[in-house]
Amino acid sequence: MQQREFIGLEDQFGAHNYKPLDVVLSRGKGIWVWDVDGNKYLDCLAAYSAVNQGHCHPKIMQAMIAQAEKLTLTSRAFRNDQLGPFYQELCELTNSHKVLPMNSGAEAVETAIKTVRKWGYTVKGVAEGRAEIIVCDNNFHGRTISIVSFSTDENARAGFGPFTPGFKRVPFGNVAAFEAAITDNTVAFLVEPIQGEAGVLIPPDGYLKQVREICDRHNIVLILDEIQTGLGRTGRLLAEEHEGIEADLTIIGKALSGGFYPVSAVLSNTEVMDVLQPGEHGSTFGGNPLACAVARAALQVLFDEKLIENSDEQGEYFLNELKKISHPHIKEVRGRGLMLAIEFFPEVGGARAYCNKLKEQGVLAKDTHENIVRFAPPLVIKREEVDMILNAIKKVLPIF
Ligand code: IF1
Repeated sequence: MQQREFIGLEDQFGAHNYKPLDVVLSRGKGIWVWDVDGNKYLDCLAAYSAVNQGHCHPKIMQAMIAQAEKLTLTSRAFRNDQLGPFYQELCELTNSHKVLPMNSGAEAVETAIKTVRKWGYTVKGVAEGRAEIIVCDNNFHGRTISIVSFSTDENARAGFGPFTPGFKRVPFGNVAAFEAAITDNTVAFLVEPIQGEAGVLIPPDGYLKQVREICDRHNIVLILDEIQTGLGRTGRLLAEEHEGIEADLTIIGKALSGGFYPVSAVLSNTEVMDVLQPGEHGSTFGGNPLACAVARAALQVLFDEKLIENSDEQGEYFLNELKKISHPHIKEVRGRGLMLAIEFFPEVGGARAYCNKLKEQGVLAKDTHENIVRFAPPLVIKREEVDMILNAIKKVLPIF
């Protein structure tokens, strides 16, 4: 079939909840993907940081095949031989005490919300039904009704009410606004260390450190959503390390899957998670042996192949080279590790056009919020491949 036939099938039979670039991919390896016509592209999205280890990583694939031939799903009504080792390895790597495994990122975010509300009522002493969670403007934490209830993106919430109460929004990066929003009913602060969907927004240095101190002082649970920033994306295992702090609850997902199989988790390094009793929360697939085997291999690859260090090294080079590109269309370039973005001036006519031009240069990237293009390649990328992206960017910038 031709690309247009694949596109036609998607348009005819699929819900139109996405507007993807018109490229029909059929194969992936490392940082590379190929379309059905055999054209090769450098993947600068990595499935929104869910393919940090590179497409179809052989070791993760082997782990998945081996487990798939033995035992895939038991439900949590019984135990399995992958869950305990997965818990232990994850806790040791992240200095956590407990893990609650789920499947999608949004499910893990919902799990954290339920947990801190229950902690508020049973430990902190907040009146039943009065718990407040502070979140940030321009947040992205998933697409369930409760999560979009506190979104500031009209596209994400219009038409989906009525919404879940109990959330307060404050400007991202503003310590005073955060502290001013705290009441006796505040149980938690849920925040991304770097706002991904908002366009790779990096808070001022020291922001998370000050937030950590305020949470300690007010007995508030600090929840860091590291679903996108975690697992090497910013040049550290967790982005919180850049500020030398530890969240009380840390949410991970995406690259925990190695790009093979949905798995997410809520990590707790305090007694917060202990409020959940048997039967109070769960999921059919959460913690299944196949997910655990894949996640164990996905984590191992990050360390065996020094992908976190490579993210730091190649990301620093990428950002420094981007900063050397001076062009009247570019408003700002920013990034940490291999989580980068170019923000164009609004009047230059939308970042989508740049993504289409980059596609013609063999680079797949994604626009966000009209005038921002994100660059987040798999963490296996080499220096000369970063140069290929930089050359493509220079080629698509109009010559004045
Ligand atoms: C889509 C965005 C990125 C996330 C953070 C939780 C979740 C995500 C920080 C929920 C998921 C995905 C969702 C996906 C596109 C992508 C995305 F554009 F939507 F916002 F990455 F920026 N926290 N982000 O980034 O995890 O339930 O999806 O597993 O909805 O199209 P999920």
